[in-house]
Amino acid sequence: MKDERLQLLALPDAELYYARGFLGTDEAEHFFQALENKVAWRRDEITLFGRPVAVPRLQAWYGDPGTDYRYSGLDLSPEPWFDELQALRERVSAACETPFNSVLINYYRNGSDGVGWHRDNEQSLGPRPVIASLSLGQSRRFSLRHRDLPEHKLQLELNSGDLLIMAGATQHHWLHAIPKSRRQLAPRINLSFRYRIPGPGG
Ligand SMILES: O=C(O)CCC(=O)C(=O)O
Ligand SMILES: [Mn+2]
Repeated sequence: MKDERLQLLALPDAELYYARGFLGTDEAEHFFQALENKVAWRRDEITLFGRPVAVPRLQAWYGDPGTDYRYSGLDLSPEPWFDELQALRERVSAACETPFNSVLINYYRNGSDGVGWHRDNEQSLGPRPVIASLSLGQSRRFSLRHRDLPEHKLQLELNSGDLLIMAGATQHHWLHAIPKSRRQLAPRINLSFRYRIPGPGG
């Protein structure tokens, strides 16, 4: 990783780097406002056991043409990059010396929004994806746990402007989540930049 602010977090079977305050407070606030206003937020539903269930957050998918994102019956065609998003892509790409052609953006409205345990291991991301996750707004807990070694887990408080890179075999061996919280929480935006092998969904 190029940016020396990215610290390696030592975990078995994972390659994680973390830069606290990758964006300064004012800059992070500026991007939060811009994205809150400009992103085409979607309220999606997925089908679970044959029933429609609202996704507990707003989300959006931006990317180069050909980076369609399909999961749980949803088909997210990429929206085109706009200036602030493109600027963030360039900053994050330079920091981790990795190209990204797409970004999944989540908007957690309050503590009732979250994302359950999962891996970002779709085939079209390849076997060892580099996923760069940038957080803006309200601090939220980010939980990680090893699939096979229950004693190995980690909780990070992701603050506005923090950058977390998940690389190597992380998506193979580890699950991650943003747990819901009973506390009164302000909105948070998370951008996870990805390189998706162009082609028909997956
Ligand atoms: O909001 C976050 O920090 C994580 C989001 C996430 O894991 C995802 O969208 O795949
Ligand atoms: Mn994820």
